[in-house]
Amino acid sequence: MLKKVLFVCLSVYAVYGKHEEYDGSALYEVSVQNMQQAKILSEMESHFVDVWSRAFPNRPGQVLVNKEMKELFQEALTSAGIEFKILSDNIREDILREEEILSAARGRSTKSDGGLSFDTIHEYDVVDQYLTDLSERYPDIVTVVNAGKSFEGRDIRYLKISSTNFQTSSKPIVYMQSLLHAREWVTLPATLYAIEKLVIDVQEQDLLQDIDWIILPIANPDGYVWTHRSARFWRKNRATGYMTGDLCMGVDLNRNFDIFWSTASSNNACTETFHGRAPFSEPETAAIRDIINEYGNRIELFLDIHSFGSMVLYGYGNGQFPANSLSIHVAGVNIAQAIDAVKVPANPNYIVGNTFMVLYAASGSAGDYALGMGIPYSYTFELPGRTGSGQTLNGFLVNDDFIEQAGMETWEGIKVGARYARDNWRRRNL
Ligand code: 0X9
Ligand code: ZN
Repeated sequence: MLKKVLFVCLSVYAVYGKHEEYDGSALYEVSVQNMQQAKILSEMESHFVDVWSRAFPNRPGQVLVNKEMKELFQEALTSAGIEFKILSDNIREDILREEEILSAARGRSTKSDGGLSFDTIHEYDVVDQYLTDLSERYPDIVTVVNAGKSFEGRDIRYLKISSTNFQTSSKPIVYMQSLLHAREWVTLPATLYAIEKLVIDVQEQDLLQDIDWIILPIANPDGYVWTHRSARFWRKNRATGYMTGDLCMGVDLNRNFDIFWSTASSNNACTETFHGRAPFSEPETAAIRDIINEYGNRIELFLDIHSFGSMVLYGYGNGQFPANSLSIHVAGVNIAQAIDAVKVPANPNYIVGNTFMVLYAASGSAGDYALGMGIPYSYTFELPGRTGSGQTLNGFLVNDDFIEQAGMETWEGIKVGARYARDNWRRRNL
């Protein structure tokens, strides 16, 4: 019997190829004229209708729709008077094309200076090894720390970068993480670029002399590995046990933090914004909580890097504002302007604002938790979607020409934020 089951499973696996679940799925660009239409759209969100970005009256949104639902979806749009355009009629083909381009470049993953190349998206094992290698090559400034293990047992590692081995308590810390959402691949080059500019190719000494850095490139290792192996658009972690038979897996880690937990998130394990069984029920969020507990009193700037949408967002996700919201906004505008000054012309300018006001209600996010714990400047970045020569398709797919650009332009913003945080810290502490 066991053999038979195994045989059936293996043959299903063989037929059911990589990213197969997206075969025939279409990516739509939808344009709404008013908030009523926007609401109709957001209510269509389901297991088969994945809203990648919400539509607003002057910003089109993107929606990925399962093969079986395409006809119904289009009918619903037409009857609500919502305009749409098909960006891709079979997104699986775009995934396979992305894979071809990125995996060809992966063979040449290390550059002559020992850094990781910026023409591909590196997988978990390569990045994890790189962190250890850097700590061995630059023992005076880099320490690698294991923050804990993911649900499936992978190490969640971060770097401490410091010219004084984290011993100078009068320096502020800038904290930065990427890939809390697994499919947001373009966020990884942003943290890797920062590491490169702080360790290997240091051009601005003050950033290292005045500030200690904590950088966690892969905040959701299991989800990230899954997006490479099996389902490119997986967002959550890979926790099981929430549904019998593990029909629906994963917790949205950016809804699992202990800040207004469960007030603007989903209780249904089958949705993309499932908040989990309790605050910090997931090992990945608990690991980040522990870093904040350990270093929070010195962290002046907290950056959680996501994609996509070209936004600098701050809390709270329920529309409440922290006491220093004006300074948060001003620093956010400075960060955004620095990015806009070097961005590719095809991309829109960044939008800066409170999450609830410019995006939607969201509770339990990492950025809000940091803010609630008293970290003065906390932002969620939404990096731009795919752009590059002749590419109109946006979203989570990555274009090889945009990887280095994404790293470089985001770094321009991070530097402004870091110096602002340093000056502010000094005004209060020195
Ligand atoms: O919904 C999210 O978790 C973030 N957007 S994404 O498209 N990357 O999923 C935005 C979260 C921002 N929330 C707060 N800072 N409150
Ligand atoms: Zn995200």
